[in-house]
Amino acid sequence: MGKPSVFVTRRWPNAVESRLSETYDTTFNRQDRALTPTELKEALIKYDAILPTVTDSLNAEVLDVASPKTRFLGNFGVGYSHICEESARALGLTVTNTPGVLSECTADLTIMLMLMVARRAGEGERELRSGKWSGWAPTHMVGTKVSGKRLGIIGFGRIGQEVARRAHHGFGMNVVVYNRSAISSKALAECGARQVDTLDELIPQCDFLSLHCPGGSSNRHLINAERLRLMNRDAYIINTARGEVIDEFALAEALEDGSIGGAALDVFEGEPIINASLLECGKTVLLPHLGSATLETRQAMGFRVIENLDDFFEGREPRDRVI
Ligand code: 8YV
Repeated sequence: MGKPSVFVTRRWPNAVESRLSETYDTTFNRQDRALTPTELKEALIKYDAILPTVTDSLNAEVLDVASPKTRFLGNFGVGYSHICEESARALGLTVTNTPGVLSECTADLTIMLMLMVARRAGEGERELRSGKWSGWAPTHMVGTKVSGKRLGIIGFGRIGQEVARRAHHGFGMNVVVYNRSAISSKALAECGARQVDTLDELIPQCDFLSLHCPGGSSNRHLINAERLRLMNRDAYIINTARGEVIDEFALAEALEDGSIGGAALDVFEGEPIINASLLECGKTVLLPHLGSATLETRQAMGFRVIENLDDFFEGREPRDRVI
């Protein structure tokens, strides 16, 4: 039997591409752009395995293929809400993700965003670069203190826990958590956190609210106009999870009418297209989905995809199977 044919939808770090090519008959998309639905459909007919990323919307329409050759989708990333679970199951596809390896870097970036928005780092840098800074003054660009404040975390999986640990041990923050399922008391104790039962109980008591739950239809607009109204007027929201978790129009309104202090966002509902009000607003810090964007982590993600691919084609249960 020849080598399984594997299609990689985006460019990967060199070391991982080389390792992949040693074992598999690999084809890489070299176009530096996301694939179209038609191209994704073609790939499903042509290759034994596809290794997609968050930019490949493998929705019900794309997965509506009569007899795909593809049996395995190895997602490069932990979030897989861009893959329609029902359709993938109907086609008998095995789907894996890359948990764990990106938790630290995503948590680091979350803390960075929290500091940036509270300490007005983006605004300050823009002012300085535009030549408008007229010098130090006691009331110039004063922000909000982070140390010792209360951080609310929505979703206490691996990334949420890494954020809680950093916030508690590094900044003496008081961490409160909302998670759909029960959390072990050990995990909570490790970061001095306590759990509350409802979002509506969590939100009003936070100075900072950070999102770490999955995206997809079940969490779409979990943070809507009503929940934004529960936030304190000087509280900040941070999103390194998925764009669709926040209703961006409601968020833009809440920022505009001063019902919240600011927002720091790494993910967007229609990325890479960004809501114009969020772009114009001085109280936002906006990053282009950089959560896992370090060489170390992107390599680790790639190697983790390959481990899952090896498991599958060598007849083992893939270690990170999600579907
Ligand atoms: C990835 C992410 O870079 O892993 C995730 O869920 O959000 C990012 O860190 C992206 O998903 C790549 O597919």
